[in-house]
Amino acid sequence: MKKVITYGTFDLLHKGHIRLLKRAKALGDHLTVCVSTDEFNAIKGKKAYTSFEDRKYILEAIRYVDEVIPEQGWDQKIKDVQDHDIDTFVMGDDWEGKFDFLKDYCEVIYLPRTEGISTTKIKHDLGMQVDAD
Ligand code: C2G
Repeated sequence: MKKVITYGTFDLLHKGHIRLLKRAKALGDHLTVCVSTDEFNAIKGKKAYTSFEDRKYILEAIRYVDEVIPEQGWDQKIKDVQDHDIDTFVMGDDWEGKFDFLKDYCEVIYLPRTEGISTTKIKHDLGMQVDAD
């Protein structure tokens, strides 16, 4: 079984997130999504509208997602890859190159982002408080 992993906040879930998850799952047989906790989002300088528990609940309902685990820090990826027997690490290409250190442990793939949509854009268009990107 080929196992894939990806990471993110996945707040205010939109088509860009779903397209990423769909393409990530298509690279293997099992997709683990590591979703940022509210505490880690604070470290990332993000404040998610939806709580970790609710973002986890939503992700677990997506047909492409097989498992959801918490992302609590920047430095857990190598252990996650080893502990979950991951073959492929996938991220959107806004992260291009940032996780190449994982190439010693698994395949690393950056997929093109979906243009024209982002959680920040949704918040801005709705006149909500926008995080510093
Ligand atoms: N994404 C995308 N297209 C968009 C928006 C997002 O493909 N229009 C992808 C991002 O590239 C990322 C995933 O969807 O791979 C989740 O995006 P975010 O929730 O914004 O994740 P981020 O805050 O970038 O957290 O350790 C890594 C971090 O947790 C990533």
